[in-house]
Amino acid sequence: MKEAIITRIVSNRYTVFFDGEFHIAIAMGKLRLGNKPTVGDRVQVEFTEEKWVIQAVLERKNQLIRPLVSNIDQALIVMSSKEPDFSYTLVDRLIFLISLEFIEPIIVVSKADLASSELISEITAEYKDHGYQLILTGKNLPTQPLEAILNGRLSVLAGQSGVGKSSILNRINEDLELNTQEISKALGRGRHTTRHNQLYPIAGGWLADTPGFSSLDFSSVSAQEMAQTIPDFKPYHGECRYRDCLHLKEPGCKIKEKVESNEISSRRYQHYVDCVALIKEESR
Ligand SMILES: Nc1nc2c(ncn2[C@@H]2O[C@H](COP(=O)(O)OP(=O)(O)OP(=O)(O)O)[C@@H](O)[C@H]2O)c(=O)[nH]1
Ligand SMILES: [Zn+2]
Repeated sequence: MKEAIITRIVSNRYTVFFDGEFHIAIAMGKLRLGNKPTVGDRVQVEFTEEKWVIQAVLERKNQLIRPLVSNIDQALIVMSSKEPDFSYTLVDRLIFLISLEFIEPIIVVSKADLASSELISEITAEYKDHGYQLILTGKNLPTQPLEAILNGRLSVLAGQSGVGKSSILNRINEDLELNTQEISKALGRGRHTTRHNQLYPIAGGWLADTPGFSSLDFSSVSAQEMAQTIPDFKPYHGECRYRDCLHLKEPGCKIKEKVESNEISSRRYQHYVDCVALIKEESR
């Protein structure tokens, strides 16, 4: 019995990776019925009757639907400093959506070569100083910090079109002298390439070929879930007077107290309030 990770599924053929190599496996009949194995699943495989067979799927820590990938460690929010302009609103909404899926958000500022040092300081103060991992990337900047964060983890990308997602990956690839063709394929570049919902090895980790969180959809989220998921609020969990506090106008709210003392970013708090308003409007 071997422990493997599923990196690709085409009909009933599962590509699994273990002992440094890819293998093709099939799944036990019972596995294909109920809780189907997905890309990113950790599985037990056994060599029987001349083929590798997936015997069991290990417990998942999370599962994203679009793309359908399990066990995602982190989502890299790629946001350009310029062209297009850095958007705090968009980054914060992505942070919220990613956290709601029990995935860690990592903020990757791209095109940092185009930014003023004032802008970089402002972004750093807004995120890094509030406990988020922040990585600067861009032309002529070292790729090592990003490689370090990809190493050993399963990542998915998030971010609008044109922010430089493929450029970042290409730079890493050059650095590692890997096959650039593979990466363009990974991001579905070119007219004839299609995304397969597949994991690619990168910098000692895995990257999903399809970016996630593109719909920015809060429609399936409740205000209460939001209130409990914001990473900035987590350290004060349970410290509001009311257990179901939405941190809006309730008396004895610890979160508002921390916003007033600047320990919680007032910008992020406002974005939270906006999202809750949106959710309440939609559920009316
Ligand atoms: N100055 C500068 N320009 C960059 C950098 N990275 C990307 N660009 C430019 O930004 C544009 C978009 O880059 P892409 O890498 O194609 O962006 P993407 O996020 O992959 O875009 P989609 O495939 O549409 O999602 C290109 O014109 C790049 O040349 C950078 O670090 N510095
Ligand atoms: Zn509160």
